[in-house]
Amino acid sequence: MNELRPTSAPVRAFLDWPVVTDPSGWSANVALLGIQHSEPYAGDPRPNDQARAPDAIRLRSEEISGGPNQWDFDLGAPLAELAPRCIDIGNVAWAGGSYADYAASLSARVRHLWKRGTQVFAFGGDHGVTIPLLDALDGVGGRVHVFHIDAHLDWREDVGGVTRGYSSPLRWASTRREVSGMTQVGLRQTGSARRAEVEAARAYGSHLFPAHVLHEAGWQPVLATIPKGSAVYITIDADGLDPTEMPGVMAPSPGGILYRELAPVLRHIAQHHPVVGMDVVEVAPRNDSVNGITAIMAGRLVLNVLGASWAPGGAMRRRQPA
Ligand SMILES: [Mn+2]
Repeated sequence: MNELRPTSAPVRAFLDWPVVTDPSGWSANVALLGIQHSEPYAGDPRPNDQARAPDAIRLRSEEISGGPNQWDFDLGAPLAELAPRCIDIGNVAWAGGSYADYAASLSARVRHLWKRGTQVFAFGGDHGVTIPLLDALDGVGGRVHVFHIDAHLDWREDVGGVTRGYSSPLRWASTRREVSGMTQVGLRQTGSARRAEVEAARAYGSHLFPAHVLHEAGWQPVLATIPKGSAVYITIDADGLDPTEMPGVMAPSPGGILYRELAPVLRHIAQHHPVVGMDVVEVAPRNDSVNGITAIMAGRLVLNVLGASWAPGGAMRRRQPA
């Protein structure tokens, strides 16, 4: 199952980038895609609200960026001066049938992009969408460190026999030989993890930073866990941020990470490490505020990584042949 199927067109392109749904046209430095579904749990079989997030975020494009030639004060330049060729490659919807086939076709598309050195951004969907992305990491050509922002550990081996659902992406990452290690930040309250999952994550060597530890010790110990020069894959569950700033989630948990602390950290990582891919998942449009702040935050998190990756001195720009 390796043929590259076209994607479906979004309702609006992210930041009005060119829309290219046919894989034969996927030649770009940066590609953004929407992933609407993951493997459902038996008790939760229907498409969830997060399936609407990729288009809900795109529809906030002008609030995310007023235009490529406007000065972006987070990035210190207009985006057009930093960003190379960026395309929106549409959405990958699942119309029923085999989940395995859906996931494999998704991985094949992302592997195709990574083999060409494209930086991939994805909007979920719930956190299960990260799993077929991780399955494509063999296209990167080297190992990656996973940097994870979430209120929850996401280390379940399975829930009711389902191994690729939203409670399992970091456990899945630990089984990928392309993943050299992981850093998990923002953990708090309770989720699917029990003692067994915490012990499994520790035994693997995952660097766990509960939110209260982070807020006491700062970001330096967190950044120190990313091996120098290593490529990085970033996965951001919107509920890792504070719900006063990203209210549009299914599991709001007090005491989270703030934009003003995370944005500079993401820029730092993108300056020092090639960020080969990043997903922002678990945005639930029905819980978003009337002004769409959750969707805007999702877009801004991507822009901070994108801008810093391709700015002078950025790790993706440095990787390009001159
Ligand atoms: Mn999660």
